[in-house]
Amino acid sequence: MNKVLQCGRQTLDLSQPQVMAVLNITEDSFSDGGRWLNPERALEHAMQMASEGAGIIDIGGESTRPGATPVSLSQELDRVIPVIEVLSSTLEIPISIDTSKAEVMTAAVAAGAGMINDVWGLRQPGALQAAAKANVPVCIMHMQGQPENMQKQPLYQNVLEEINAFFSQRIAAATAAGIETEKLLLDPGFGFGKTLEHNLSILANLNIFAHFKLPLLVGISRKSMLGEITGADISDRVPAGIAAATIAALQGANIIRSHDVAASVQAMKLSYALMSVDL
Ligand code: 7PJ
Repeated sequence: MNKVLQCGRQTLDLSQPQVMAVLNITEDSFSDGGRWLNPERALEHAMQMASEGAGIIDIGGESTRPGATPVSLSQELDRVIPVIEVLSSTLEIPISIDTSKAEVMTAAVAAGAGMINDVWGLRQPGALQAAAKANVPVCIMHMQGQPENMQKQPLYQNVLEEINAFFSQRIAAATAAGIETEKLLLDPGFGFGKTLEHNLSILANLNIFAHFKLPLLVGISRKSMLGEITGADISDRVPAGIAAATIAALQGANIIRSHDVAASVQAMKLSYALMSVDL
C-alpha cells in the first residue's frame, strides 16, 4: 500500500491513521444537517477542523442518511463547488467530494477537490468514466440497497464475504475503466444496508479486508449503531464513536471519517503509538 496518497496538489500521509473530517452542506444530514448551508459558516467550520488536525475534509451536498430525499444536480453543485474552490486554495490538506454523481465529481475535482468519496462505489451512470478522467484517489464504499430503503431489511448470507466480493468486483470495474488500482480506497459502509449485528461483525473483523493492500476508510461517527448499543442521542454518541474509531484503527483502518475531529485525532495518535510498540 502507498504510504503517501497524492490527492491532486495535496497529499495524505497514510503511514499513520488519519481523520477525515465531515462537512455536510445539506439541510437534512442526520447529525449536522442545516448547520453549514451558509458558505461562510461552512468555511469557518472547515478551518476549525483543519486546525484540530484533520488529514482531509470530506464535503457533501446530498444527505445519504436512511430515507433521505435526493437533491437535484444543480442544487448539489451550488452547495459544494464554491466551498471547495475556497478551501482547496486556502488549506494545506486535501478536500474530498462526497458524491455519487459523475457531473459533481468532475466539477468538484476541477474546483480543487483531491479525492472522490462515493457511497455508491462508482455504480451510478458515468461515475466510472468521470472518476477515471478526474485522476484522483477514489473511495469505493459498500452499500446494500439504496438510501431510501437500505435499512428496511438488510439481508446477507455472510456479510464479510459479500462485502469482500463486492470490493473485488468494483476494483475490477474501476481498473477496466482505466482507474489505477493504487488510486482506490475501500470502505465497508457502516450502517449502509446493515443491521447492528452486521456492523459489529464488520468492526470485529475489519482486518479481513487487508489482503486487498488498499487503504481502508471507515465511518462510524455518531451512527445509529452507537445509539442502539448505548441508548445515547446523536449528539451524545461521541465517546462510543471514539472507542469504535480506535478499535477500527487497531484493526487496520487507515482513515476514520468523523464529525468530532479533535477527539478523533487524539484517538488516532493513541492507536498509532500502540501499533508502533516494538514488543
Ligand atoms: C459514510 C460516508 C461512510 C464513507 C456517509 C454520515 C452518513 N462515506 N458518507 N463512509 N457515511 N466513505 O455522515 O455518517 O461510512 S453519510
